[in-house]
Amino acid sequence: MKINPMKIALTIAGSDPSGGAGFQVDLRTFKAMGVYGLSVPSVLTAQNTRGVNSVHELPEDFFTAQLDTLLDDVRPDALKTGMVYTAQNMKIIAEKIKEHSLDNLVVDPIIISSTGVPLIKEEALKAMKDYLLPAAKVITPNINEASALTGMDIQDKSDMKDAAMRLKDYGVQSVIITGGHMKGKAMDLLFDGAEFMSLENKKLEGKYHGTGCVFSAAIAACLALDYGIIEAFIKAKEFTFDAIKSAGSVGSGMKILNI
Ligand code: PXL
Repeated sequence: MKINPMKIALTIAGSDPSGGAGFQVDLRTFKAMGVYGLSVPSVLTAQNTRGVNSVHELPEDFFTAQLDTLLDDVRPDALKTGMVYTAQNMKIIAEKIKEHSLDNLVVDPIIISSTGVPLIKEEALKAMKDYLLPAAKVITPNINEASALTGMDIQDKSDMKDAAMRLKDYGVQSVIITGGHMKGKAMDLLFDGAEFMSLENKKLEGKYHGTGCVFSAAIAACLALDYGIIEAFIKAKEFTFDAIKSAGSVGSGMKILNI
């Protein structure tokens, strides 16, 4: 029997023991999209579906050892970053991407949890702009993250376009701002440096955990599968919307996407 050539995606993200977000949901997303998943935890959290109770950093040399050991042996076709947390981790990731000439980096610039807990150290926001964003093929901030990165107050589509252009100036190739946190329709906007494209869905009411993780992991999976950015945007949006529509509860807090 012929062996199918396997496409591989790597997630470098925080651990969410509840599995609704973090590298755990990234791996399930990769699998659901037919891509083999690698995972390097960047930070650990103690959390359940009600929220994050504490964050535990990994020693820098161990974080580096995880990447060195893995990348010495396996070459991902695409990779994504989630909760990176420290400035040092951001710098290490950028260095490893250069060292191994990795392509197709998706940066989900995680800043704050859905329940308001900071998921990045204060000084690391600058490192995200200096190291991670310039290495990215796509970044996928939500409205709050795009506001924190640009200092803008984003209220409508025209503000989203302005913010996307500013974010592009950090050296990113494409920007997708997800608008699920805005009032009214759930509109996501892609800017590839030349053109804007928006996709709209009916807004699904309720509190969901991990939507940004799933969306960015789905984009990374699509890039691993050689889709272009527009196709990846359409497929990832559809995948995430379906998973939100059929979300369920595994605990007493937020709903988990059905993947
Ligand atoms: O949903 C953002 C997110 C990503 N990654 C980890 C998280 C969270 C939110 O709590 O804990 C590890």
